[in-house]
Amino acid sequence: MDKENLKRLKDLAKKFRREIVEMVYRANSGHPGGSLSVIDILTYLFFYEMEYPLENRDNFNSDRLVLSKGHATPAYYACLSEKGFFKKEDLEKFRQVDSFLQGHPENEFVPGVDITTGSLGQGFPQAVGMALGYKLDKSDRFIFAILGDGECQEGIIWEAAMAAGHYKLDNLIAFVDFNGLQIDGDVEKVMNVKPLEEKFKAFNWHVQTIDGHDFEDIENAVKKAKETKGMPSMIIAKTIKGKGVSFMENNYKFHGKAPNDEEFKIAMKELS
Ligand SMILES: Cc1ncc(C[n+]2csc(CCOP(=O)(O)OP(=O)(O)O)c2C)c(N)n1
Ligand SMILES: [Mg+2]
Repeated sequence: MDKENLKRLKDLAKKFRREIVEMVYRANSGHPGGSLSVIDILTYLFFYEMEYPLENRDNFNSDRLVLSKGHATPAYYACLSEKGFFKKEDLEKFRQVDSFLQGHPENEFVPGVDITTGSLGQGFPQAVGMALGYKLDKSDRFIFAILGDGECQEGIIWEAAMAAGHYKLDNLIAFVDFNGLQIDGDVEKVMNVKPLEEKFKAFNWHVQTIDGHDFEDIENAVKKAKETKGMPSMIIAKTIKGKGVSFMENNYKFHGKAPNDEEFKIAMKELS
């Protein structure tokens, strides 16, 4: 990508990081860690890669995104509001009673959300189903799915992976946001999912490993994924949980916790 686009994406991601921390702080609840780790991937997909129209999202001419790690709504809502699906002011209603912007994304209530997620493991098989549907309909658009590394402990992930390999779903491009942490600490200690590369390869996937905070790395990987025929693509994106806020980085305690007043000030300063 050219320098202008690289700068545009970097600036957007920085603004989204501030919005993520603001949303969680204001609501005094939510998931900052996994939102900050995935925001560069989402920024790239929404603002460089995907054909993602505001209207007629039910037809087969649009790319689709399945945020299987549905708890990363602060990142998701920051992108969707920027796209124009709803107003920036609506972000102030994040996790409020009666608000449409709940802690997990509901497709019935949130414009731009293609599928409800939040129960870990459930989004990915739906992405596989969508990709199969797009194939049957001969659509040339793509389905993107985003999984957490802890989420890969769910059994249904592997059933879905097997189906996608079997049906040769080369219109499915998935990412694992590999930040090494889940709710209780190290994924490796809670229940090791490594080696993910070999596992997905064994399920007939094309697999790449990249730096999930490097836009050019992401671009190259998506390009290669799109060129790969006859198999789905998995991109293992090495990321840092809490990326951009020093005391949240690699700190599982900020998986699902809001910063206090003092921490909020520090975070805003670091993200300015
Ligand atoms: C089926 C299910 N079990 C438990 C939870 C609670 N939960 C939400 S996030 C999370 C940890 C997920 O870890 P990971 O997939 O690595 O996410 P990330 O690090 O990207 O935030 C858990 C256990 C859930 N949402 N769904
Ligand atoms: Mg994780």
